[in-house]
Amino acid sequence: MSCVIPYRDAQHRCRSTQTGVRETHHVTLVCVVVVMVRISATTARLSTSQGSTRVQPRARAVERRGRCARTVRAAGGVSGGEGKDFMKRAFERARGMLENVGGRTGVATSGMKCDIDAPTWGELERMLSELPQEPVDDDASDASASERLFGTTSTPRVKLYRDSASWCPYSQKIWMQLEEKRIPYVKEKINMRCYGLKPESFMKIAPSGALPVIELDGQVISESSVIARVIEDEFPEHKPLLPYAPGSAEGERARYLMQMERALFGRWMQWITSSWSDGSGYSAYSEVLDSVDAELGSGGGPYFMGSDFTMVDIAFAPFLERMASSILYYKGVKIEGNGGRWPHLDSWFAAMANRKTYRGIKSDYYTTAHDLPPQLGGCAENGDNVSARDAIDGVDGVNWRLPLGPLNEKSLEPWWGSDDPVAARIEAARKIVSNHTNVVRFAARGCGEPGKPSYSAPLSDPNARPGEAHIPAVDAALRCVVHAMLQPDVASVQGPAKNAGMFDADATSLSLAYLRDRVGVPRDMSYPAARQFRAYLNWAIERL
Ligand SMILES: N[C@@H](CCC(=O)N[C@@H](CS)C(=O)NCC(=O)O)C(=O)O
Repeated sequence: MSCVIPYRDAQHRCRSTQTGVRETHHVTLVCVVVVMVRISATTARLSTSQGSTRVQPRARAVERRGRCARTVRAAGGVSGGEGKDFMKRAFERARGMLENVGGRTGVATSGMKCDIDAPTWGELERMLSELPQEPVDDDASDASASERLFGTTSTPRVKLYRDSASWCPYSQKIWMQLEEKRIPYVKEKINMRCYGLKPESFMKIAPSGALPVIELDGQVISESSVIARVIEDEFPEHKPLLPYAPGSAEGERARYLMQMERALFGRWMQWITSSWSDGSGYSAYSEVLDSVDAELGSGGGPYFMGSDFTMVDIAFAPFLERMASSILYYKGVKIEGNGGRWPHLDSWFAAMANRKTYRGIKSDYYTTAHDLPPQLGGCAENGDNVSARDAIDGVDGVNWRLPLGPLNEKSLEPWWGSDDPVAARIEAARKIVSNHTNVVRFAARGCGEPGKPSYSAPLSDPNARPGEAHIPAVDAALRCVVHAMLQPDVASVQGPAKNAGMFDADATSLSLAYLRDRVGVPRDMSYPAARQFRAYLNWAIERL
């Protein structure tokens, strides 16, 4: 007997689950074709060391992380002096590490066997269907939605082309603007170059390949600042996000703040991509951040234009979000929740997290820290970042491990709305169950073969092939993880049992780790759900 978690239902009864045959539901949700970049030693989590037959992904990651951090510093990461050359080498080294991983054809294993007892997908689906469903909230943006109609029935005038991995800050702006204004739109997701090939149909309408692009009544418009203006002009009946007369004091203030956003962006770029003059990089950046904080304070907050949410917030959001994660990850400085150092900024982050439009399109620290390097040509660590980096990567032995601590304003990543671990686990379980065939095959790439050609985002490997022989094992392991997430207490679940059974323990472990490291926020699920899922995957990995 095992008991489904009592989700807001103290009376929820226990249900029996049977273990057994894998079902073959072909659910056609978007595949978790995930790409995450893990330059430097982060990549090591996927690696099998040469000739090694037993894989302990986390221990090895820490070991390689230390090695790589030392190499980075030896190459000028802390004391610096080699600028872009250093970054290029760091990036190439990271790719080289992945190629080593990619060099394997099939997984050399120790032959260690495991047994995995789990309900079928059909049973998991039934458990989920018996839980109370949260009503669909039309105000909440959803990265997986292919259209947003906001209650309308006519064909939307707008088609938005945005990046498939939800990495592009410029696409994020337009996405948020459409959501805030509740303008109906359909969406087509296009790869960024570092992730894979762009479809010819897109290149025909947008030869530069740059995202975002919209079609408005069939007319193609590119360049996010132009798109944003056109949207404001063409949809006056929808909530105006810059409702100020040109030349008015408020209009001037909005313009000034937008310029300040670009100044902050410039200082951030300078600092985050530079491996030298770390101190001056920090002072130059924090000088503008101080001004941003002061402006937020003088405007009365919580938003840039006071109590009104406007295009100024939309201009700042994608980059402040990326700054918060990358500066902590690569420089060890917390700009979000830094004990009152930037108090008005904290209030802004908190207010933004309460917007349902933003919550559904906001990324987490892990995703951003790893999607930036291929976009920026590399990010440079300064040596002060090690503990934050390891915590964000979940190799500190705490952050991606059960039992997870509370998620609140004191967390490593503050401000994700309410902290409801049960709801988060249910969300993760639903995402996996509804797309399990694809997710299993995707995870099994971890014990399969790398793709050719590869792409510049080190972990993007759209042509990789799963280890077919191990798919039943990966399938069972994933069912076991989902089942565990649906229990009140993970201790009541028998995880994978080593030294027995029919499955290959190493191949299964590698596959779960491969998946764990590629859960992207918001593309695959929300941060609270991803946090739970990563930790439950680790719970299973630790038993293999
Ligand atoms: N100035 C452009 C910048 C757009 C841009 O840089 N887009 C990036 C993604 S964030 C892009 O499409 N790069 C090509 C690619 O990676 O495929 C805008 O604001 O729209």
